[in-house]
Amino acid sequence: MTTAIQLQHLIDGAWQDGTAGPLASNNPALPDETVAHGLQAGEAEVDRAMAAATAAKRDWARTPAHERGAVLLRAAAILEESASDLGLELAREEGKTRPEGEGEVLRAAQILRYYGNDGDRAAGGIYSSPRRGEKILVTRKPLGVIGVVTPFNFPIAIPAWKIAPALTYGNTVVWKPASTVPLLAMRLAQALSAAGLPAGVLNLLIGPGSVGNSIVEHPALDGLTFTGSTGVGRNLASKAAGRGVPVQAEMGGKNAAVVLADADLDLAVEQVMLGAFRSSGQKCTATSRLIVAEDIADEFLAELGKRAANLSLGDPTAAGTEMGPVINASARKSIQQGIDTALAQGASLLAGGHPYSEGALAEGHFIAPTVLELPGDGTQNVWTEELFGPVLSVRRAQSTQEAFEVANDSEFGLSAALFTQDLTTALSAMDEIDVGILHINSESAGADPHVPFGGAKKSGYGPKEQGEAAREFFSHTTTVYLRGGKDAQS
Ligand code: UN1
Repeated sequence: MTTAIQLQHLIDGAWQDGTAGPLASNNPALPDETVAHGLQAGEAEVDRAMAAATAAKRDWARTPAHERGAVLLRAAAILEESASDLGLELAREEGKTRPEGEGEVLRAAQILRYYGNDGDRAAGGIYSSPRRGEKILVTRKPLGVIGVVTPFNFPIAIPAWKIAPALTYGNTVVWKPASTVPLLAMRLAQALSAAGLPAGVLNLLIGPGSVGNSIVEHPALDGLTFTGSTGVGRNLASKAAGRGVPVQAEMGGKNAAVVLADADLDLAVEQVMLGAFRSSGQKCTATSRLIVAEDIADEFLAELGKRAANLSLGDPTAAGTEMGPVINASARKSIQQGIDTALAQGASLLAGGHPYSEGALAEGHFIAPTVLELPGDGTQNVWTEELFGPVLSVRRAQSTQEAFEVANDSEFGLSAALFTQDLTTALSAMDEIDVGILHINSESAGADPHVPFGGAKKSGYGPKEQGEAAREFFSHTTTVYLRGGKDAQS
């Protein structure tokens, strides 16, 4: 057994122990194994971190963007060098497979590189003026102290895609990661510290949800970025918005894959498998609803059920494992209850569904990859509520129009995948399917740092993330009416 790693918080440039209760992260595949442990941050740490971020904000805002970006580029290199080790730690702490863990670390590095280089891109604009002797300039300034609250499912990539733009556009940060994945949070903060980030610019506080609440309620907060569950997100967003603090919150998804009769069915089945079961379905962009054209439904579902049943589950750090556990015992319980409720509501099982009662899969927090076909018009909870696990519900559609309507039958609108080879259908989907991210002939998950990420409808609140959208959120504009000071006519 590997020794557990000691967790510390980063406040004002110093690594230090917490002063509140004990905290540990466990390996979800082997719950008796502690991955990292330490003491939680409490109210005193929140106050000190907010004070440090406030004290650092003027200097950091005045540091040339190129220098700020250079810190991110050095941190990216550190992550790249240690991607194999960190990927293993990520797999042990979060439960996704080791290749996915390593891929996530490299993705965090890619995000740091993208925003690191953004320091050398345009920082505003110049407009002509309707008056003589005047130009109108639009310059950008940071918001100030940003509260960053991040989920367990991408322990390093989601923090990177919030923290990197916050820092590169000149803000300081107080960050509260999910308490189930503190080690990877510490690793990202260590990389940024080692890269030369000045004291107070990034503060890391590890602790329960109450720490996130205290950050959001703190009077020094100038902006909040959140990714996580709809309930927590709405609560934090309303607290921040109620005090006039700008908020960006990325929350639920109930993402559909639509497979039409003319699709390449081999490609579609492979992509639906990835969308539904990679990371054990624990992505806000995961495919949790499948809509299949009636003409090909029997054939497609038979193949999908077979593949799901044959997925290789086990220790995510072992070679060949295709799916690991879910994050903890309570997630496993609520996902299993969601499956049981669906079965009680008339769903039929095409794969999985039954809890493991013995062996390593019963000891770890494993859920069988589950495919459920639903009768009727989708009133079952499993069709409407996000389970955040490896559970795919299926309905059949008689026409393309009906398939699009069923895809839109959700309060959420984060992402969707459409499988067709017909260009006209693909073009009409762009207008008809109401989502923030539409994949045509690829799985519903995935994101790139240079394009907007976020949902339609109730999936998010406030501006989107990434690319230009991140610059919009993490900085505000000052419109400058500039004249020379001498009479323009002379
Ligand atoms: C991805 O689809 O690769 O919490 C990223 C989530 C999303 C990120 C998804 N915010 O799952």
